[in-house]
Amino acid sequence: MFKLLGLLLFPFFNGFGSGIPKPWQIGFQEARSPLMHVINDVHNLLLYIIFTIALVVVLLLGYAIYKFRASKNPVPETFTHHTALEIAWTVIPVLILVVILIPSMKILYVFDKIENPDMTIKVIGHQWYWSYEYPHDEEAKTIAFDSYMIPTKDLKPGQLRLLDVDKPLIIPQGKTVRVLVTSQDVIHSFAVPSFGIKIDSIPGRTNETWMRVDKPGMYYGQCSELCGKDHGFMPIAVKVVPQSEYDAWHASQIEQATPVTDVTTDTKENKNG
Ligand SMILES: [Cu+2]
Repeated sequence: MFKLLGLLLFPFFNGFGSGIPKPWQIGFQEARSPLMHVINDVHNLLLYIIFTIALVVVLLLGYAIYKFRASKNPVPETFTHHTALEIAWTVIPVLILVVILIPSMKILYVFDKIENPDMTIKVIGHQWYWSYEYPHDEEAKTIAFDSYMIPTKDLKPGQLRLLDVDKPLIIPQGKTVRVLVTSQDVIHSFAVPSFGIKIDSIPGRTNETWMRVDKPGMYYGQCSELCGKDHGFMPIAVKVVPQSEYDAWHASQIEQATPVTDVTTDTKENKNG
């Protein structure tokens, strides 16, 4: 009974907490990045439209069943056409589709265009873990590290099974982060539900997306393209921290980072390309 109550009430309380799935959740995870906000908006609009259509159809059906029942209409009507009605049931669905089209196109545009990113990170999928790079930092040093899931037997209290990792991706709060996604071996998919991100990680290709998160915290996602035996064990953990904390972390990492040696190779590739 309480579970049922929770199921009914959960969508309304869904606005709290961080980027993790919750028991009995039926809606999306809380939106924390502009991409997810536009997805949510369109999803909610579609829900209203679907609900209205379903309601109108059910009411019409009930009305027709009652009004035109055999006992009250012993002599059937003989007309077969009603021009005005036929125009209406063609035009109204077209208008509904136009209403759906406009925000859908907006979504495509918002997803495609990244306006002036503050920073860029590179995400590389591997069998079966993720690695993250913060390229083109000062002194031509690139911060790079691998991010492995913490096995269930090594979990500390408070850590999430199948979601927490040894080294999360760290990004500063409120900054537009361009994310370049590629793969080292097979096709993976970099997905973080609360950011509205699900983008294929394909060997030999670079896909691009972005995120801007206003609330510090931990956000989780999982590889979302079947990529092999440990597909279910390569979660994505993103830690969003205030800028000052990010700067401190970044400074500590840059000391350990090795200078990039293949700068010349990059230049050659660019010239050829
Ligand atoms: Cu996978």
